[in-house]
Amino acid sequence: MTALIDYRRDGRVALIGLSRPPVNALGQALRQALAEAFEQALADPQVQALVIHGQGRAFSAGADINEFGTPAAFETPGLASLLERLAQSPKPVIAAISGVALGGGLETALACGYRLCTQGATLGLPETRIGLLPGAGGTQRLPRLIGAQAALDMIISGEPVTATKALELGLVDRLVDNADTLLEAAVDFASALLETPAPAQRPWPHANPAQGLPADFFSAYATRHARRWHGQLAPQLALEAVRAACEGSLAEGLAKEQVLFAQLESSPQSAALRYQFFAQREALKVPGIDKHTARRTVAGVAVIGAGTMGGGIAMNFANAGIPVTLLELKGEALDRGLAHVRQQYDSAVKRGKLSPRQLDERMALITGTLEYADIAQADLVIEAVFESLAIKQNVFRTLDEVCKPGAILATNTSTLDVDLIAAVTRRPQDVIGLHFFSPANIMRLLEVVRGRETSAQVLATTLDLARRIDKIAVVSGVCFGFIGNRMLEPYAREAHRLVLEGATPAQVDGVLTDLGLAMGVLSMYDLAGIDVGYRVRESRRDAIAHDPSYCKLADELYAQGHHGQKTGRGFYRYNGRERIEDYEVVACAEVLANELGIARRTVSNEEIHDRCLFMLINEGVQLLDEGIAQRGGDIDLVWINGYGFPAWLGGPLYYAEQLGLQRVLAGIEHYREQLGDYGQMWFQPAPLLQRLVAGQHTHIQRL
Ligand code: 3H9
Repeated sequence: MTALIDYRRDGRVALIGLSRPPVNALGQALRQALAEAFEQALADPQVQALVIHGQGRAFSAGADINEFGTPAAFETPGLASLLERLAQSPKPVIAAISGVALGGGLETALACGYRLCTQGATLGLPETRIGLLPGAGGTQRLPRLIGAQAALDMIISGEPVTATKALELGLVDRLVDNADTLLEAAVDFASALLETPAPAQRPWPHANPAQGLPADFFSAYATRHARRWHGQLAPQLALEAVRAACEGSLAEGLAKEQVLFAQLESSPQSAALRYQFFAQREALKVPGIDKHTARRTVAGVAVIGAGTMGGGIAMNFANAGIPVTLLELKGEALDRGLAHVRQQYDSAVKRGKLSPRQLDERMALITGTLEYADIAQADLVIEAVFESLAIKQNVFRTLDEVCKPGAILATNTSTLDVDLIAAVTRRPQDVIGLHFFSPANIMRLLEVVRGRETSAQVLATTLDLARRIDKIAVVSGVCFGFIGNRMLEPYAREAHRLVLEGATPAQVDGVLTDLGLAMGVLSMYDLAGIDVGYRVRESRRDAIAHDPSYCKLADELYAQGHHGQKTGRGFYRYNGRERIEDYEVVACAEVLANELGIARRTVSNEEIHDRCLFMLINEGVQLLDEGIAQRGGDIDLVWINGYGFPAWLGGPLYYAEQLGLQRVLAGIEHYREQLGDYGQMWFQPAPLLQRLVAGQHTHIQRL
């Protein structure tokens, strides 16, 4: 037997251990080895029952994602046919699950006649998250086991369930305390089955999975989710596959699933999402840091500033069970901040996302204070005060005085120079940028800004911490706006300028949301606050003063007190959250264009797309060239998780590769000529983009 399987016999029971670290991904070689082990057990007259288990930290994380898009994905034995063979076993097969059983891993367990799992196990079908559907029987066997509705929820959300929930759903037959006793329990379970004797496969508890559901169940489900699924293929085809489970035989359903799976496997959307999966893991590989780099202990955190941002940041730590002290200067502001945090938790309780007990536990982890002395022992302090260099430097001078040696001092600045903040302390090696995105308790992106002197230890510690608080961390170097906001600048600049040239805000935003962005950029400015954008421009007037049209309309809105959603008016009017086009804004744009000598014209959607997107891409390529971002994948992660760029397009740089780098460069050069002085001013192709195109490279990489 190959080393990929640990095969043993315990009396009448064959123990088949998947043994492919780190997560027993079911690549071709492991599938082959499993098939051989299975046949060996069937052929052995002494074996009367089989137990399949995973060695190491997983039962199995499913199919090997690396194989998709290559012939290896379907090389024999294909997972679907292997599991079909398993499901036909004349001897009972028991899945003994510890760690994770995900995707094809859970499908393997579903093909077995019986399932046990440890208390700490998680089980799920996350395939739609990488643009696929469960393609090894999951869409057919799960509904027959737990009913169509529960199965559909699991498959569409991709959310794994706990062992307790799995038992409740009927997904597993029994829970076992821990991995140490799992195999013993599985062998006992098998022996009991043989005594009964029990059948190798039991009849499906939900032979008719849609029984009891309304006739329009599937169409109503699709309608309910239409907005969320906008543009995405996987959830729609997954729904179709589950519907097939309700309308025909198992064999017919399995055949249908195969066809739908193949369609998704070869789709550009899945390729983009798989790229994202690996980019997220790559992002944690940072030069100068590895598993040997010493980490500091972070057992207590302090946050300076109890505004919306500070409160949101504090919640992340409380959610992860880490005590956090929230510091404000004035009692009223502190009370308001703490009340806001409680309100957020209250609303989570109302939505059933949190129990009242959890609310109490989390609030108990958050302590308010007005005294810097109370944060002296914090292991990590995160400053989240007003976005002004002078104010932040003052905070850091104080932190340098009061914080214990070895404390990590972080700034949540979104644009400012982290090195200038670090420079006011006597410990710049302990200073780092931790740029949370608003709302900080919800958005998963965390830009980790490595200052010139930030130590490897501090960086490694914060990356580990990001994982503890469930953030997607991306490391950026120091520059104005880091990766995200620096790229936002030219992208938003074009959106603003296009309105002066003749597009309406709704047209600009519509082009972006049609592409799949969660929100148009002008709506985003209304949400973030027109005043916030104004203040950022104020801090860098020297860099933009040469363009008199630069965000001129937004400056005017600011002057009129139209600060966006919070004042009911900005680029749009608001009725609550409802956005309404504002013809006064269009009239204002006309007046400004006239004053600035900009000829108004009909702007095509294609021009909006190309100018906004190509400038966004161009800046990303430039960041890569400057070494601010380490790789294209990091940039794509930032834009998907921080700015609502559609994941199924892979991120701006991946999207550029799909469009063709030549096309992007040609577009930039075109507008450089066509837009006269304005074009000359801003449409400067990134030298790396020029080099890539000149070298006929199709992928974005540093040269
Ligand atoms: C599927 O099953 C399709 C079937 O329905 C039909 C087939 C016909 N493949 O995340 P980590 C690697 S689709 C290949 O850092 P954690 C990962 O890249 C699959 N590699 O650890 C990393 O490598 P490296 C459905 C995989 O503890 C290393 O393992 N399944 C796979 O934070 C450690 O991973 C999924 O979508 C894989 N399937 O989290 C599950 N999984 O060290 C995807 C992991 O070189 N996986 N790797 O960077 C996960 O969700 C998490 O990795 C897991 C572990 C929770 C398992």
